Amino acid sequence: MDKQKYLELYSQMVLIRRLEERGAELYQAGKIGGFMHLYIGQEAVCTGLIAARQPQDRVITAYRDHGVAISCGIPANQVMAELMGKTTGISKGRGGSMHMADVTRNFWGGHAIVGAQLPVAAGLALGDKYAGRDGVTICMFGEGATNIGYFHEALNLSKVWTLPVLWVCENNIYGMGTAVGRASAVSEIQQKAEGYGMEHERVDGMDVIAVYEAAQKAIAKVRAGSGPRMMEILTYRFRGHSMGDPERYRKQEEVKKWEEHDPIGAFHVYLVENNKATKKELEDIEARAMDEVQKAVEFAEASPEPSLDTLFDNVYVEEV
Ligand SMILES: Cc1ncc(C[n+]2csc(CCOP(=O)(O)OP(=O)(O)O)c2C)c(N)n1
Repeated sequence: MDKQKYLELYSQMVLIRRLEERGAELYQAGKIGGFMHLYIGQEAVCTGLIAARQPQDRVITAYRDHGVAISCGIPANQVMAELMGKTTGISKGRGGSMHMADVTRNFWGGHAIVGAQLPVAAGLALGDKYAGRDGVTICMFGEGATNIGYFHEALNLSKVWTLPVLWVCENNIYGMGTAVGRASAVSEIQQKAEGYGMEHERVDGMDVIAVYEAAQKAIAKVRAGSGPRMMEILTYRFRGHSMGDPERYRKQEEVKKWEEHDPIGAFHVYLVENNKATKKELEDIEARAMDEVQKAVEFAEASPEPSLDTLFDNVYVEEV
């Protein structure tokens, strides 16, 4: 990997982190409404994974989607404006935190119903296969979603039809307040791929390079026509499930332990120790991210809310 790529990955992770930290403040100040799920701690997953895709590869995920949106190339301005429900947001202020989407960048959205994006991903991949295109659909979901029927139906059909899908489970240990061991019959989620005759691997999601390299290999295999496969990426969310989570289900010592493996901090150490970047270069990246987030907030604040007479736009109900 060349130096430019390393710096790109680092910049992206820092931008996601700073944007969400600011988002949390704005939420508490009442400027962002609805549910908001932060990705803080998981940034290496979307950054490494999506850096490995080609433009024709589709990405689809759940509601924890701000980082994924940035990794798919959506500017911070439009992510922030969407969080604030403004017309300049990537979903025109109609979706909010959980429903960022931009099909022009092959980002097929954040989805709020647990597991609902999996059958959609199978459909996208079926479309590509049917039309003879060589895109791979990258479908991200939490480990909680693997206990839901959608997961099993989608994995099964994807194998039966040899669909070009990479199933990516982000195992952050908790589905809301339920630890994986209390809800899943197997502790290694990757084992579930075996029930559908699929190849699988487990990857350290706190290591952006490990994710990037594993994703490159996996996507190439799927593109070559080997059928669907699954990656289980081990990660951790440093914040609550969503804003306002009292976090009674885990101890703060556990969170602190994981924070010692912060993917951004670990990557910083790696880059400096291996002479891939200087501390000064990384400080400059940090300053640019802060600046970009500040400008995004100003852009969002200055943007209009959707006007009342557009309330029924995009609502597919016929008047009777
Ligand atoms: C069908 C459905 N059931 C329940 C919920 C409520 N719910 C929202 S998030 C969540 C936990 C999902 O956990 P996981 O898939 O591991 O994703 P994570 O939040 O950890 O990213 C639940 C049960 C929902 N949104 N949809």
